[in-house]
Amino acid sequence: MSSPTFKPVSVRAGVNIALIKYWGKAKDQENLPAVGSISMTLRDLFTQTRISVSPDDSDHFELNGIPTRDPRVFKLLDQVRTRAGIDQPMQVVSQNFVPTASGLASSASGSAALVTAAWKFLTDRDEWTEVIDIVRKGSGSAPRSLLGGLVELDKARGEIRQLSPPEAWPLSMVVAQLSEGAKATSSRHGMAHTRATSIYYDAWVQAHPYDLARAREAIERQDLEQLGTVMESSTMRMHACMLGARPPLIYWNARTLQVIELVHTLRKSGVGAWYTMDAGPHVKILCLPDDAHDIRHAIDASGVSLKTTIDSMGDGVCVQ
Ligand code: 2P0
Repeated sequence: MSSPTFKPVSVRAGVNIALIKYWGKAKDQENLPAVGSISMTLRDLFTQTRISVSPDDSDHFELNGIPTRDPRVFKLLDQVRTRAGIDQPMQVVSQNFVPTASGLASSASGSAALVTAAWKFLTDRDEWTEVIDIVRKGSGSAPRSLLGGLVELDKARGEIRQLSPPEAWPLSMVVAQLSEGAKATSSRHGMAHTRATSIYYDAWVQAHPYDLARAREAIERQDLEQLGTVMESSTMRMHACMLGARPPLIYWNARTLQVIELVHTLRKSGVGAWYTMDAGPHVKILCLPDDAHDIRHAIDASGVSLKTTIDSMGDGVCVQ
């Protein structure tokens, strides 16, 4: 079954962190979001995926050195094979340079790297536009990892566009890791539960375009205070929406609030720092590169964070 014409392919995709959040899916669509979103692609947190010819007639998947039978991965490979019209089993070796399934967006970088690598491996084509819908089926936020810098994902057709390349307005993100291990509720389940039971869900969807517009305007003007303020608001509205579900969905832990309080204190002392949290307890702090070290130092001095790192804006998906 193996063919000497297939060359191994290695792809790197950066984690992306939403500034304006996606939470909730459109009804009866193929993982299209109910709301648009804007994110920042990171440089130092990423997934690296290598694909080569399988040694036998089936697919193989190894994640962080451990052979894994993840049906979601094999389904994505099937979809790429169907799109390419090529029936070639693959060997996939993937490394997450980010804690897996802990609310630090490894599924987005993972899906972007996997689908892009499989497409390149089978067809030798670099155009991920041809498989963006398959990337999205792996993770709704994954298309954002295809581009670098600040990226908008449109809700209607799932298209992406770069709002600002990394070099135009370099920003930093201080990542405070506040727990170990995987989250208890997957985003997919959490979104479905929120949509089905939260009394705030409709208000979340209706108010969302305003946050997107404010963020676009802030990016256009390179106004970090406006961007940070609307990011915090979008973050809190998303978590409020989850808290309005029955039973409530809480991704935070006690440390999360301690870091939020610390960010408030930093801001009062004149440091430009704004927080955001996703489907996990970790806090990501948006700031200018010049302030990042002071912010990390303050978090480390508080003793709250298990690990604190500084990241900057990264490029889009890269075939190596
Ligand atoms: C986001 N999150 O915009 C939001 C904010 C988490 C909180 O997208 O079900 O892995 O595959 O579409 O994309 C995380 O969820 O979920 C996410 P699916 P995904 O980044």
